[in-house]
Amino acid sequence: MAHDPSTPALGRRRFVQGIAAAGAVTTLGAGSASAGTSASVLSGSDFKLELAPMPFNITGWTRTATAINGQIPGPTLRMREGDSVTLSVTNRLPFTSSIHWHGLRIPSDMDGVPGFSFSGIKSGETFVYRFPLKQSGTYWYHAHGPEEQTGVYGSLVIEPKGGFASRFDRDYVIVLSDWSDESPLKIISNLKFQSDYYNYNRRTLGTFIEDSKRDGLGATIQDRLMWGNMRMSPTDILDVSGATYTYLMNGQPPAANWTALFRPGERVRLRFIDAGTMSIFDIRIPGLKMRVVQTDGNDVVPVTVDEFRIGPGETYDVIIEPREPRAYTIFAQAQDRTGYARGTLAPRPGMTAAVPPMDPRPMRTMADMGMDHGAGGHGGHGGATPAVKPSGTPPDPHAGHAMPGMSNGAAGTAAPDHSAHGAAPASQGSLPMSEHSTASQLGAGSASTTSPW
Ligand SMILES: [Cu+2]
Repeated sequence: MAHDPSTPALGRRRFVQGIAAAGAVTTLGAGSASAGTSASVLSGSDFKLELAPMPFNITGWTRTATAINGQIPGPTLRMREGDSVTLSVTNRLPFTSSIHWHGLRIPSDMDGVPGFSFSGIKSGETFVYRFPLKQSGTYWYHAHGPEEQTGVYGSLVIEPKGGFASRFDRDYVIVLSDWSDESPLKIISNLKFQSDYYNYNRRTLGTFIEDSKRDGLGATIQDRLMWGNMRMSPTDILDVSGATYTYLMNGQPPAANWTALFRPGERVRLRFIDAGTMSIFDIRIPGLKMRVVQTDGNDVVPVTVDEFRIGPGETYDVIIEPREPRAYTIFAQAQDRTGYARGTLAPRPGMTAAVPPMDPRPMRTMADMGMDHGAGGHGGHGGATPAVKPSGTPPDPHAGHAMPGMSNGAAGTAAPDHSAHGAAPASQGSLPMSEHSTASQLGAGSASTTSPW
């Protein structure tokens, strides 16, 4: 019954892509989450979470995932600013694990990152976290080991004491993540063996000939030598790609079509959380503008956009106002365009809208690598696509023209607190790198590469 783990990733990926909607939905069994609105919600000030193995089948192959309360993602935890909360976490996984509360300003011994002032929760044990909530906003929680990738993550919403800064009628959490049938440790070892293991878009003799025709032979050789000297590749956008990942929206693959309901004319708040291990997403809802009202838990001066980019560990809250009684696709394509997560906003369950084709794959330039300081200063830091696109920009949404950045600082809010992740209050960059650092530290261009992990 067990699938041969040596089967090349590409083979499985083809299978995934070939699995039509019906197939994937059936595979999910009851698929209860997809039929309704959001993942299960726990609210109040006392929470019980249990980490345990769970069979999980996204691609047609059953794998053992690590779930919280039998769900992936774990339940949405809704709390109130000013409350003191108790979270009892029982570890039924066969190894030490823990939950880290991402972005919360809490005492270091409650932070849940093993190896600082906390040694983790041993198999079979329960740890009770207790802390006061001194902030509000959209956050998330996750394990701080490989089991995060296999399902130990969930959303956390703290309602503000003084009421919401923006008015809205409905409230949905949208957790984006990246599932692989390969184990996280296998992915790491593949990357150590070959850093572009999952990059099926490498340049070839064919592209060399094309580039030579366009740019001339000398320039093309020069270009290849520069990349070669850096041991890097311009097609190196994300280290792990859709070759092994299936991108999930609230735990559902694209074909399962997670759906959120609305009535025309309502204001709907969508709390996007990038709980992916490695994946940066570009998010849009064709036919709707999105008003960004909060990032990483901090209210911002609202900015209306057609699209925004989210990196691992980040959260963006947007408000949309769908007026027509039709379906809209929530489209979250991976930055390297090797796959996407997808869901639907609709007045009734079962409706769908067109799923747009993915945009062309970006290519990095020497400026992106910081090698071309003469041209445009820090323009390269944004990668190939601007982080936030104000609405009303020209039709080519990926032209890479300069955008007003939407950093937390520019929006006039306090920078997120970095002490949340470790024991000591540390200045940025001096912390040991966690899994979240990888992609954004490469300058991959998320809107707030300064965000905490
Ligand atoms: Cu985190």
